[in-house]
Amino acid sequence: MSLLIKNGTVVNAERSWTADVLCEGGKIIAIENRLSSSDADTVLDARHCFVMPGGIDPHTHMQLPFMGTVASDDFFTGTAAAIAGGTTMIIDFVIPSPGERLLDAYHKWRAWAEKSCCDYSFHVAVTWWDESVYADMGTLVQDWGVNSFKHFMAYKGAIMADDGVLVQSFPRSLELGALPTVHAENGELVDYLQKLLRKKGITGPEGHPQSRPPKVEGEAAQRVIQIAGILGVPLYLVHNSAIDSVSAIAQARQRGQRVFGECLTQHLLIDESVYYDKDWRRAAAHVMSPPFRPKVHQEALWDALAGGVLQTTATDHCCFCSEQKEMGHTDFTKIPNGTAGVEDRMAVLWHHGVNTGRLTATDFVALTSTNAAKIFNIYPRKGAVQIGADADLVVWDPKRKKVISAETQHQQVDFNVFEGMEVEGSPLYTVSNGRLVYDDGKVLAQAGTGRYVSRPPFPPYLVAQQRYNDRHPPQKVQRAAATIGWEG
Ligand code: URQ
Ligand code: ZN
Ligand code: ZN
Repeated sequence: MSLLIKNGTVVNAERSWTADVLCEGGKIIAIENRLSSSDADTVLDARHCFVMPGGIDPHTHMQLPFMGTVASDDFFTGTAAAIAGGTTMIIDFVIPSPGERLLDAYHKWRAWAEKSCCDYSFHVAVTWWDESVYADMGTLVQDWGVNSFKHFMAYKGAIMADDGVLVQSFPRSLELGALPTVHAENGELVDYLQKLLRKKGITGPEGHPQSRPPKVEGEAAQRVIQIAGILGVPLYLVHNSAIDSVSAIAQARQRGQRVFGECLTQHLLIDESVYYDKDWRRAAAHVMSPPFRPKVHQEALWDALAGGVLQTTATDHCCFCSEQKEMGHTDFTKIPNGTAGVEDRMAVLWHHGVNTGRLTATDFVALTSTNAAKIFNIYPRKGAVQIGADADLVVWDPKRKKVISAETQHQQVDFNVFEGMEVEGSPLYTVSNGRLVYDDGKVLAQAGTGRYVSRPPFPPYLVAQQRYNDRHPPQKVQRAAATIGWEG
C-alpha cells in the first residue's frame, strides 16, 4: 500500500521546505517535489498545510487502575483520540503494585495495549525494591525494549518510591543504559498537609492544591536532581508545573548536568482558580497532580519551552468520569487524580504557542515529537519526516478551526479541561504506519493496528559523559576549586 502526500510544506525540528512525501510498507521512501500521483494507492492533498512528524505523547495512562478505580480511556479509545489530535505514538506506564514483579506487570500491560490503534511503548515504574526488581530491570532492558524507569516521589502508602529506592534504582538504570524518570512531589509533605487540611475540616477540591503547593514540587525536584548528580545519572522530570521545578532544572542544565524536563499542555493554560468553582463536579474534574497553579507559573513554563529548559510536551492523559471523581465527594484526597488531554495537546500548543509567536513551527515539531524521540532513543525512526523513518505523519491545516468540547471529543470521558476553547490549527489527516487513520474529522483506525515500539538502551558513551561531569568538573571549576584548596 502506497500513500502520497502532495503539495505540502514539510516541517521538521530543524527546517521546513516544500516537498511531496511518498510512503510505502509503513516507511517514508521519498521526499521530493513533483512526485507522480499515478501509481499511489492513496493521494492526500496537503496544499496550504504542513506535513509534520506524528506527535509523540511521552506520558499517558490508558485504563490505569488507580485510587480504587480504572481510568476511563482504554488503549483503543485513548489511541483513537490520540490520532484524532495528530499524535501517532504514546509512551504509557507499567505501574507495578509494591511487591508485584515488574515483569508480571509489564506483560499485563502489554496484553491491555494489544488493542491500540497507534504505536505505543512503556516506561516501567519502580515502586518498590528487592533483588527481583534489580533482576527484572535487566530483563526488561535486554529482552523487552524498555529504556526508561519511572519513580513516583508522591503517593505515599501507594506507589511512592522513597530515596532508598531511588539510590538503588538510579545506578541500576545507569548500568543498563536506561533513563530514570520521576514524578517530583514530596510525598511525605503531601501526606502531612492532606491530614492537616482534613483536620481543619477542608474536604472540597480546594484542598488538593493546598496540600501540594509549588514548593512541594520544587523540593522534590531539587532533591532528585542532586541525587542524580551525585550518582552521575541522567534524569527526566515529568509534568513540571511550577517555577520551583523549572528553575531547578535550569540551574542543573546550566552546570552541565544532563537533566530533561516535560510540561503538560494543561499546566500551560489552566490555573488553580478551577478548584474554587462553586460546581463541585467541575472543580473535582480538574484534580490531578501536580495541581494547576497560580497564573504566574504559566509564563515561566512557556519561557522554559521556548528557551530549551523543558524539552517535551505531554498530557499525562489519565481520565476519570464524573461518577468516578464522586468517590472523593466528602474527602478531596479520595478524588481519583487525573485529567484528559491526548486529543487536544497539539492543537492547544499550536494555537497558544505558534499563533501567538511564542513558538515557531519547527519548535512545535521539536516539542511535540522530535525531542521525545531523541530522549527516549527512537530517533530518527520516530520524530522526523525523513527517508527510512516510520510513516507516522500529520497533515496540519493551520487555518482549520475547532471548538474543543466534551460533546464532540473522541476521549471517553464526560469532561474536557479545555471546554469551549476555540483553536485555529489542527490535523486534516493523520497517517500511522503509512495508513490514513484520521481523515478530516473521521477516525478510520482499527483496534489492534498499533505496534509495540521497542526502545534500545542508551550507548555507554551517552551516559558516561554525565558520570564524567560529576567526577571531573570542567577545568575552570577545578582551577577555581584549587584556589580554595578544594580537592574535588
Ligand atoms: O501522577 C500521575 O502521573 C498519574 C497517577 C496520573 N494522575 C495525575 O494526577 N497526574
Ligand atoms: Zn505523575
Ligand atoms: Zn502520569
